[in-house]
Amino acid sequence: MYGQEYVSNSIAVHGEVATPRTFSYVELLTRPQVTVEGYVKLCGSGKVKDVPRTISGVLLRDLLDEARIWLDEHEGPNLTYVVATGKDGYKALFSWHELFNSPAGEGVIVALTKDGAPLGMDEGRLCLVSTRDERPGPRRIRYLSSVEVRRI
Ligand SMILES: Nc1nc2c(c(=O)[nH]1)N[C@H]1C(S)=C(S)[C@@H](COP(=O)(O)O)O[C@H]1N2
Ligand SMILES: [Mo]
Repeated sequence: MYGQEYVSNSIAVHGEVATPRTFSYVELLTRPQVTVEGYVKLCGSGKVKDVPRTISGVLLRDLLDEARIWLDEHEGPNLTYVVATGKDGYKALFSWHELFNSPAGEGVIVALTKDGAPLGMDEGRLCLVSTRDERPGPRRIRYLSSVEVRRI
């Protein structure tokens, strides 16, 4: 487990966006929240890593909408993806269609609370969770600090 130096107090949304923005932890707390019940942390191997939890937080979609992704007509969305990074350098990507054109996107949350309590320092305080993944462990980004929009 990592130390407190990795705890994240803000998320920078940047890259192929019209208005790059940093969202502080406090600002995220004031934004609309969604809640997911029965979230089970499964590692990529299939190993169960925790009991079911209720988690709540802000949809990643909402933050990206506010930063306004550059999208031209036709093929633009197909070529666009998002890279989420934790302060320890751990990364995962999401395609534009996954986030904005599939039910998966309704479950990609910047988690702020677990069972009603703020996330602990060991989870980075800010933690991205893709709750609708069959095995959500790998795309859970503890210490979330950067969300970069890129284009192939
Ligand atoms: N920042 C960061 N997040 C991470 C990882 C990591 O190494 N660094 N490992 C991932 C993997 S593979 C799994 S299965 C889960 C495990 O969650 P836990 O370590 O909080 O129990 O965290 C994920 N999130
Ligand atoms: Mo894992």
